[in-house]
Amino acid sequence: MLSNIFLLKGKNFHDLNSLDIYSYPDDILKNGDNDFIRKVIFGHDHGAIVENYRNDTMNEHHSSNQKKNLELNQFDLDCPVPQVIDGQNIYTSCINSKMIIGLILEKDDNPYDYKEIFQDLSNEMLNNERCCQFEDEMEIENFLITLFIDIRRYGDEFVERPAEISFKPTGIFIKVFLFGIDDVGKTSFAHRIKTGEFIDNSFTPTRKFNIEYIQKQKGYLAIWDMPGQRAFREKWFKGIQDANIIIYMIDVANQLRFEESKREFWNFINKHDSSGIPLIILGNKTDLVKKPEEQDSTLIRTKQEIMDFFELDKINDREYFFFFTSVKTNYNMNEVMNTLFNTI
Ligand SMILES: Nc1nc2c(ncn2[C@@H]2O[C@H](COP(=O)(O)OP(=O)(O)OP(=O)(O)O)[C@@H](O)[C@H]2O)c(=O)[nH]1
Ligand SMILES: [Mg+2]
Repeated sequence: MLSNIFLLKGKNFHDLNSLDIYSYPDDILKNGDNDFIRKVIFGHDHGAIVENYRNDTMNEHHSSNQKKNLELNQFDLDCPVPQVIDGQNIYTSCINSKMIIGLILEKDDNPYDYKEIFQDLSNEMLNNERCCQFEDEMEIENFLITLFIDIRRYGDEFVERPAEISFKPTGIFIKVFLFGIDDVGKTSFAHRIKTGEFIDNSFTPTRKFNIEYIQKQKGYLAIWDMPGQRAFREKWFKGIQDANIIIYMIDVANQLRFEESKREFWNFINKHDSSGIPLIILGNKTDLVKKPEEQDSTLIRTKQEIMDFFELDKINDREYFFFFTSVKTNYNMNEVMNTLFNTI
């Protein structure tokens, strides 16, 4: 589990007095131990940062990659380096050769378990959301806190999670590939099928593959619930391998994002050959559009409109179905499950 996060920032990594040191939640310099920082910097890449700094100042020279990144105002993150310093399990990465960001993990942790999430999240926060330019202390502290919470949550959910298959699956085995843009309700859907429950206003965007194993009467499901945020959509291409059925989810209450959803859907279908694999399209969150008792009669009209908008009639290489659902009120959830089992 992640126990601390820190950031070292300065013009000269040689001169510890000119270095700004931030950490969360504990102060890593609580014992005034500069030696620890020195070892972190040297251990990180055995002096290469210092060399870079010298080149920069002496020749006013930047590598073409750095130059490009400076022009784009982009941050460049090195591959993280694991090291053990004074018995502590440290994982550090360098940003633009100017800052070092580090994780302090518990002794038994394997840093490589954190590699992808460390890189993905840092990258997303630095280059997609543009949440931090490292200009003032508050901004840096917020950055560290957010990164700490997200990585910690990931550790709790995935790294520490025990293997779930404690019983023998019975019936047919079905791999369900569930995808769609962010915030449409995919994780809520998988959770509802697994537990029967709905958690309102949960805000935990999926970062990695969330795989739920569920034994139903008719068979055993592995639902591969994909992350929907833009930074993670490349993962869809890995997640679909060996899928028996595909579910694409749309948020019908957020029609401002229909265009984006349509583009992502067709981009994926055209790029990856999944022909023949049945497809279920879910227009979710109907409860936000109409009251539950009005759902059936009023949504029939919009169903065709939505299918037209998404040009679903162009799907000619497989069986496909469209359902309105509300994971929140459980609307049509049984019908979706029946269709899923009957189609296989
Ligand atoms: N009103 C309503 N809210 C829903 C419904 N389904 C999900 N939500 C809410 O929508 C938000 C996003 O749900 P998630 O299940 O996390 O969405 P996701 O598609 O997994 O998002 P990513 O993991 O980022 O791709 C949460 O606050 C849910 O509580 C629904 O049917 N009705
Ligand atoms: Mg999710």
